[in-house]
Amino acid sequence: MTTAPGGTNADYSEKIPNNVDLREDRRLQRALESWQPNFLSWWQEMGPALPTRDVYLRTAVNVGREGWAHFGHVAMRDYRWGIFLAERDPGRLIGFGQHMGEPAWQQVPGEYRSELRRLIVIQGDTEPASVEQQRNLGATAPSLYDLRNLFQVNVEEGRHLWAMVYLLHAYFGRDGREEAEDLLRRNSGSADSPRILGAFNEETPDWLSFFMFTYFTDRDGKYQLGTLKESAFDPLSRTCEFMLKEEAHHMMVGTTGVDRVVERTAQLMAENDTADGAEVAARGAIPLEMIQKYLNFHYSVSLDLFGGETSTNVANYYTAGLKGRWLEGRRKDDHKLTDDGVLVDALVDAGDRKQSIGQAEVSALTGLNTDLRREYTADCQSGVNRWNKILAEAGLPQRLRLPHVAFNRKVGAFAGIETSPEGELLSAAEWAAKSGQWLPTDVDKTHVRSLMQPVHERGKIAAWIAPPRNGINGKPFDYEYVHLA
Ligand code: BYC
Repeated sequence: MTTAPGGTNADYSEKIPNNVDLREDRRLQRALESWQPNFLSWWQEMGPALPTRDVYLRTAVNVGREGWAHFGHVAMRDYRWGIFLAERDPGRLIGFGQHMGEPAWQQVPGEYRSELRRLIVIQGDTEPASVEQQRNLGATAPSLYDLRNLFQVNVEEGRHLWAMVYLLHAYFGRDGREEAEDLLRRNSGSADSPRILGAFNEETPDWLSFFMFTYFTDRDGKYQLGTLKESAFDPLSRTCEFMLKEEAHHMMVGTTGVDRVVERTAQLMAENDTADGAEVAARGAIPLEMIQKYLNFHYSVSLDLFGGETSTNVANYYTAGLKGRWLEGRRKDDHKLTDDGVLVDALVDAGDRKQSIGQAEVSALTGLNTDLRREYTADCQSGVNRWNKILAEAGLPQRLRLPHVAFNRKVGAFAGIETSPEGELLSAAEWAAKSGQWLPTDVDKTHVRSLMQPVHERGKIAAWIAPPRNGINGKPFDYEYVHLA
């Protein structure tokens, strides 16, 4: 396939498939081609560990509206990781901040170079981190359908790394190339060179964690990419726009994954007329209390990914035009926010040298991490509502809920305190005594892991999870999504 006018089609005759006319820039092409073997050795060493012959994967072939993906069985090592930017709008204007109304930038302005590089590096760092975290999950997949989805997520996170590496190589010269090397040097959970953000150094040791991760942590990705899509730096905006299309599938994996775990548990509870977690566990499913603890953990570590409740970094990013708000174009204000205030969650003085959780008014600009976090929380609530509907339909009175914003936080206003999931302040001793009721304990993790027996037979599924309602790309559930080696 060759590059179409307008540059929407991917050119697969190239060593690095792309829609950015890479062959026109030999220096850049050579630089990326010299990074490519390092990427492939990283994939070999840190990517999916389960040996497979081939996997039914989608590959991006076009960024346009008229369909963009090709589906087929491919050997993962031959997957064509490429560079795709959404179509360029030549008339695009900056939509917020002090440069509002000026043409979007096609090059990096000198004064914003280091901030832009930092944002791109942080974004880029999360992508390979998640592949590393999920490396061993293939060995315990509950079905071939789930195994295929895991690998799809993995190859696309690999492609998202390519997306950020392209920006670093194309626009940041030598230091960009060094940062690109470092993205392969840092590793999730490594003592010497960990990944940058906390959640990406946590383990994803089982499939409940994987579904919670793809629901809660990938959803942070959706919101962060949504703000970078607004960026005045047009190549960043266009690359994030296309990444968001791929991200939708990752959300689906998380949402329906948790649906199916809840459904199976609810089914067992209803059939056996029991609310006893021990009995549910003995019958080979995951008790609701454990699902709630995993939810509490993944939601709270994902809240940390939004940074502090107040942040001068985010105020500067916004004013400079580097990072906008979620759905910036739909906000009904001046898109500069210099005179506005906002209430953010905060620890406030409650007299008698005591503190309580309340709200504090800050400038709207420094409150922008809170603005994004609130959009995210509302979105997360929709998943919880969905899971509660499954419980209600099974005739059960139990409900899942999101913990309080201050619960289990390590970043921001609540980093130094402990609270219950309801947001009640606790002493260190109270927390130590009670946290096992709210976060997964070793006993919970051992139970969940004990259920993780692989089901690699076509059309079969593990007993702790319900089958999906639909297969992939119109294929049935019992399709041969993966051929193991
Ligand atoms: N862990 O001013 P503050 C995804 C640091 S996920 C460790 O409050 P800011 C994906 C911070 O760097 C999306 N450190 O924060 C999902 C700063 O350090 P310096 C990834 C943290 O800058 C699943 C200091 O604390 N993309 O795509 O306003 C699978 C003060 O911070 C953390 C992005 O995040 C933390 N959690 O906001 C695959 C977008 N939080 O400067 C992929 C790019 C803060 O004092 N990143 N710190 O040394 C950003 O927009 C912002 O940098 C952050 C932080 C939202 C991360």
